[in-house]
Amino acid sequence: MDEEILQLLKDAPSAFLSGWEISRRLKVSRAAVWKRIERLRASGYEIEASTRSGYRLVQSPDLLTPSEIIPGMKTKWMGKKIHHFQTVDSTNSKAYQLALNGAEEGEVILSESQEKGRGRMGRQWFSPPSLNLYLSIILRPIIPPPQVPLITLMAAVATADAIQKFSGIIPQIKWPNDILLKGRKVAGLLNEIHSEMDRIHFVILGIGVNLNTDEKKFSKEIRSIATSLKIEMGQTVSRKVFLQSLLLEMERWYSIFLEEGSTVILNAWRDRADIKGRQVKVTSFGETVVGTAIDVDSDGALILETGGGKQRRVMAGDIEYKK
Ligand code: BT5
Repeated sequence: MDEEILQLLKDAPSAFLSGWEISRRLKVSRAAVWKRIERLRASGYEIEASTRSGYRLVQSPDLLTPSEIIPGMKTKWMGKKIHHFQTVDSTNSKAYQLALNGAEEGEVILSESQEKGRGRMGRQWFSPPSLNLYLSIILRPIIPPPQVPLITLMAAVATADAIQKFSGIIPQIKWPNDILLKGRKVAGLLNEIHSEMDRIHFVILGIGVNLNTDEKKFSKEIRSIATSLKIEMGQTVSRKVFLQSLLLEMERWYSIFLEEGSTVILNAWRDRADIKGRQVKVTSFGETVVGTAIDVDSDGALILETGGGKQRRVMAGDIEYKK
């Protein structure tokens, strides 16, 4: 009902709406209306109340609820349905469940915080409340399963472009899927797939972007390697506006992928990663390999030259730049 009251107030911008009118339209008591207004105020909405005229919405907080996000959304289909939570274990796990139960392509799962935000290989994603973005997008591409790694590359390109358009700072993609600003990690992606041998049921694109975490608020372990848009831009960032442009970029790049195929995506990724020819140390399943990065192929694998003309293909792992 909070959402319904909000919608009524938003439909009457700068005008007062009487408590009587709201209770009539929603078929609830005046006391129930008052209680809900108090709740909305507690979540940050500034609502003016006058005994004669009723209620008027003065200002909305930077919340990620559907009624805040959807009206300003410029996408055609992505994010037209948003599932918003105060907290979840992981938006990816939530999205997976919803997708198993039939959620459609383009539905987005957002949470203000995550209790068990996940990184790759059992690692954690630091997810403090109400500052950043933690979201998962459900996709149902009709493509052969071996092409899924391209979607992962595509998602990194889209996230990097959204960050660049929003901040004016050029990010760098670090293999496989970190987004860095001035060498520090500002966003990470965790993509998961549910498929059979020859058919994809769905792909979950999980994206975490640090928007408003201050340096001191990062946990000690990641303080020296992480950054946020606020730190780099020197100003607080609207999560709502950033999310709207992220989804627009994601929808744009996803249709480029579906319509134009792998070459465009691979080239866009290469441009933003600038990895060719760099000396790297790769840690993969406990093993360390040093070499020169040659390229990334359409499986998302990193191709390394390890000396004496030998090449190695690394499917998963982490890299460190040597120079
Ligand atoms: C990732 O893993 O970078 C993928 C992160 C994906 C997070 C999103 S949030 C929404 C969705 N739901 C989820 O549960 N997950 C996704 P990886 O490459 O394994 O990096 C993890 C490592 O990054 C950690 O071990 C830390 O060193 C570092 N890290 C953790 N939290 C961070 C943060 N908030 N900012 C920067 N670095 C962080």
